Amino acid sequence: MTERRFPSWLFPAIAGVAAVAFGLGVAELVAGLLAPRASPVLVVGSLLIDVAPSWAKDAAIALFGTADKVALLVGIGVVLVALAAAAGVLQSRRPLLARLLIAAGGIFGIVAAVTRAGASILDAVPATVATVAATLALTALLNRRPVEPPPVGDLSRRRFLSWAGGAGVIGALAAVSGFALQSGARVVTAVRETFTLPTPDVAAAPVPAGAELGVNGLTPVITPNADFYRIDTALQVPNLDPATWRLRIHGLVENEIELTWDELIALPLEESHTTLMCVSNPVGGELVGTALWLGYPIRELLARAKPTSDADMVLSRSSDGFSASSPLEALTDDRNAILAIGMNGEPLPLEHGFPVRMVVPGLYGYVSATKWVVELQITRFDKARGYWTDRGWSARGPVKISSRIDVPRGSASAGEVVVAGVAWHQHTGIAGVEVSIDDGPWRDAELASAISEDTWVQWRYRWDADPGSHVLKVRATSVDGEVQTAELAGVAPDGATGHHTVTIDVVE
Ligand SMILES: Nc1nc2c(c(=O)[nH]1)N[C@H]1C(S)=C(S)[C@@H](COP(=O)(O)O)O[C@H]1N2
Ligand SMILES: [Mo]
Repeated sequence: MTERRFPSWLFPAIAGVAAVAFGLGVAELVAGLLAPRASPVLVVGSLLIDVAPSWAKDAAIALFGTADKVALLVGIGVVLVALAAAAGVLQSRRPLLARLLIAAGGIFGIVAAVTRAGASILDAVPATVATVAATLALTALLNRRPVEPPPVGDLSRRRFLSWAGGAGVIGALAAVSGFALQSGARVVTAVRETFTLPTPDVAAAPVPAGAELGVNGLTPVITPNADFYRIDTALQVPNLDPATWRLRIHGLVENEIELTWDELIALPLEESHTTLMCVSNPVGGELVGTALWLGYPIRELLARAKPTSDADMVLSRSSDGFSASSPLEALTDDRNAILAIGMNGEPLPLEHGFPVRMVVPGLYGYVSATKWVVELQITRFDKARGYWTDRGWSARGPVKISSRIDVPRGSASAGEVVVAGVAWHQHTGIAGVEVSIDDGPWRDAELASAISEDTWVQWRYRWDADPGSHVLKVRATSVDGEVQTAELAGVAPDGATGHHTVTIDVVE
């Protein structure tokens, strides 16, 4: 005797739906933990909105009104359930096709995540996790498929259904926690998008007309935010709501200060161009960029706090536990050391420190450029250490004079070749750049107009190139007469030195 027979597609279809629910749920949790703006369901929804023709959008709004987004999500849900059931049935008959179907869904999700504005490679992780988890769960569930039709008294159906139900419940719980974790990031993103930067009290001097030499392939003088290098220890970008942001200034001071966001943005803000650079930038490297920053001079806040005479360091701390040890002097002298809220005319991007970070001309980022800054502790170098100092890097990190060749790269045609690049020595300024060909004498390059001593400057050299392989080197001289050393040093503990050297194949 046997029990009633169910259609052969039923259990595989249930397995498909449960496996996809499991995979997507886990992926939403991973998104919440790692990449809060890469929820697979939401990025696919956003992509569909972006690619939908306008008649479809109009029709959706006419049909669903303000519930159009809910309707879209319900629609995505229905399609997902259908595809998941299809994948389950396929897996039981043509496993390769089922894998392809799930992989295609996964690739769609990955593309949707990484083509979003401001996306990073980490945003590919949730959809990848969804694909792998759904594939594994489907195989595991189908291995537990009941015998059909089962002999009387056989429990394999019940066992299968509890496995499938369990996978679905785990998926749902993971999705709920994932969405909760993502919502913090969504709130802060929305706050940032609706915030308009205050008008500066002191505008930056305009970029001089001659700052940009107009050479193809040469680094632009101002680095767009999307191209600005990003370095930090934050696996998850902190979500700081300006409404609850506070900066506490304390330690060796006469007056402790607590500053709110509203107080900060009401202060007279100043614009300045500053080149920011990472100590981990190798000779010729790309971990350097220049932006127009908007912020408030830290020296003004310190003047109110009144550091005591024994203080010589400011340990700035971020909300996520990073800290930087800046010499007190660099924050109290006349340079543009600021608490920045704006970058190239926009509120700071989240990954560059929203809502507030420090920018200090002349110091490497690891000892000065604290993002998501919430605390300035006035202290002493013999009493406290910054995050990277504890890991073997130098306690003080003044930038070293540097220069880089951007063009040509690899090869060039014989005749006049424009060699060009950038050079920088923030807060000192560049007085000259020289180029040497095949270890020949140093020859002066032409310098573009610098924005200020706090920024890099473009340079250009016209080279009459003969066919063959040639070695080009560059070195800079600073305004105070320092000539960039040829001595090679690695990035640790306080910044690389040496001349950037490139080999060019000149062809007829
Ligand atoms: N909170 C926080 N701020 C930080 C860091 C960090 O790890 N955490 N890294 C610093 C380092 S080493 C550099 S080089 C700069 C880089 O700033 P950017 O990512 O905006 O280019 O940020 C600095 N500020
Ligand atoms: Mo850095």
